[in-house]
Amino acid sequence: MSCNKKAYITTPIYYVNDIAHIGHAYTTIIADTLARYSRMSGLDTFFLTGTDEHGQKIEEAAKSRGKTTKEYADEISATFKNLWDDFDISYDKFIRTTDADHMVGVQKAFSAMHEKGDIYKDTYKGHYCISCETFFPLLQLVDGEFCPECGKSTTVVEEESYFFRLSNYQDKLLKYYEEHPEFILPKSKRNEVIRFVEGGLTDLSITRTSFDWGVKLPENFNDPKHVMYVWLDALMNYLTALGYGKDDANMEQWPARVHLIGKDILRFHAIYWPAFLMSLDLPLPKHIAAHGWWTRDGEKMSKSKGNVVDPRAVADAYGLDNFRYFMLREVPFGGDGDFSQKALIDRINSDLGNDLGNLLNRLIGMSGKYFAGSVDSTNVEKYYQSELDDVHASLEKLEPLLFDMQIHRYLEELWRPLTVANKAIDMYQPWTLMKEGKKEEAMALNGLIAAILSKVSIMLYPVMPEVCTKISNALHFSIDNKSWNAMVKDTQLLDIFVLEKIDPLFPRIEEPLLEQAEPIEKKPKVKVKDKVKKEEKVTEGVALIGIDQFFQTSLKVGTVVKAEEVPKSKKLLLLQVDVGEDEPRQVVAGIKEWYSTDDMLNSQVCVVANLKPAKLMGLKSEGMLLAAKDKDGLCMIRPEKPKTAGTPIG
Ligand code: ME8
Repeated sequence: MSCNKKAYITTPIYYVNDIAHIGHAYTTIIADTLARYSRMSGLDTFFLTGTDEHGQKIEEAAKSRGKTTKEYADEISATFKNLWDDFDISYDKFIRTTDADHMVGVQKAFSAMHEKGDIYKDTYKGHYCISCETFFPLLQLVDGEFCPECGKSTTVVEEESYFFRLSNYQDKLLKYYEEHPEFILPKSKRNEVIRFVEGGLTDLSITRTSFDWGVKLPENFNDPKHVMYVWLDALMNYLTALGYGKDDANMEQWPARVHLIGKDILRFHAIYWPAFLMSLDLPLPKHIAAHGWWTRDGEKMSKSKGNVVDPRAVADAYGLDNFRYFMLREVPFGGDGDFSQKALIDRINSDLGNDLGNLLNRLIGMSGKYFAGSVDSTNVEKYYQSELDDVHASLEKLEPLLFDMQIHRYLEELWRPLTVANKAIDMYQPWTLMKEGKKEEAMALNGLIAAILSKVSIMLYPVMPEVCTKISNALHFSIDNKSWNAMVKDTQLLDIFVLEKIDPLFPRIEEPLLEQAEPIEKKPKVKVKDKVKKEEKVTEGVALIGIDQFFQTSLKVGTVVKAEEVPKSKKLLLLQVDVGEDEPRQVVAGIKEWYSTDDMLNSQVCVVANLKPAKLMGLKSEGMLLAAKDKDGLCMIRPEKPKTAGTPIG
């Protein structure tokens, strides 16, 4: 998909009947990621979010809390705005449907559609769901009464209403979907919409008279008891935010590059909204991108069930960037996801800690030890061109994935260069290069790792802005359009610089940090010592231990980078095992009867990494390998698939 020069990106405007939960945060974080990427890549970007404040639902929510509707809307709208500010969401405008300019714009649109002949007055009789702010035909109701969307009881409404001739747009919409297969993303959702429209569109009631918390009709209609249907009012925010109906100040941003929404509101965005825009003779947005639903223990989150996950609590406990990464990486866009702290912790410890954080530590360690902290990329191409080619091949695939809303695949692909880097260290071994006096090659390896980290941090920046800024500071460059062009679009490398030491970016997390977000697995906290005593039972000769005791053992995946025989020993092999540290560990293993040095070289093993060093035949041993031995002999315990050296086992 080609990029035009502008990128107008929107979130839904959130109802002010409740405070934000992780579902709302998810949409906003995706939009923020796209906006940050667009800006970095030089597009003229406008990012809009805000609150949807009219309608019967809000009026009732305010009443039940003993507040005026405006007071209540002000209060909840501010909680959304504050949350996005605290989350450093890079919106350009926060719109409220109670803004005077917005209301004028909605009235202008109403008049324009009326002039076009698309609006007429009639009587409406139907079943209205207040919660969904939607009319449903009798046939669609569950047991003739309940809303097919949310299951709540509907109310029979008979009132005078203005109608929008949606039926006139059925064929035009179908033609548009046909000619623009990328309009609705992901593509799997497109068929649902097409089927719905093919089933027939009836005209849409777009005003109400039974309440008055809404935008009034334009004065020349002389019909003061009518207020606009909330969805007409709300959808128009995407235009009024650009000055539509007022001064058109930012209308050159239209059409939107993407409206990000949840799947619950796809119909409004993929059917009503394009029909309104066609009526206004305006071009349609490029994409309507609908993501899936976050649930909690498999259930929809709701306050009444007490299972709402508070995004602020999660970000405070685990770090905002980690939370952002998790949400975007964990669930394929469009699919549903279940929130669990375990999954979040796994992502932080594994993807972020082992693959990314550890690589930076290795670079700091290597350059500190051998080059007084300096990194020089001069000879990277001379020694490591094929690694660089692999990295650039991955980088090239990224942008289209992002704008096709395959964000989880974007992140997956972005991790490949990290694998290239970790593998290069295991394979070329800076410590060996140094021992062999190949200093230039070792420095080039340093430069390669720094280059990979710089390129990855640029492309990861839209997802993890704070962390990537820290990485770029350590590597002495800034993430911006210039560095994106030079190091991602072009193949440039960093200059010579001295690395800044920084604190570990992803300290390992051993247990859930939030009690509130994980009620099911909540365990009482017991001191390790007490716990061991209480649980120390003996069954069939095996002493039972607590999980804490097990975790006192540090088990890691290791790669054997050198294997030698021990002179005069029938049993021992002398191995150098990379466990993700600056230098490999020396391990003396009693396996020679079953394994040769060739068997062991470049193979992966499981290492007990926190044993006190021991001496065997005068040789220091800094670890133990896991193996199993029965009457047929001994076999090593190895990871089933190749894993980065240093990956913890547990
Ligand atoms: O629908 N999982 O506002 P709203 C994922 N005002 N996303 C979720 C979610 C969940 N569990 N819960 C909410 C409205 N969302 C209208 C929109 S736009 C012109 C008017 C997200 O406050 C998701 O993006 O009910 C969903 O579409 C949006 O919040 C609905 O927010």
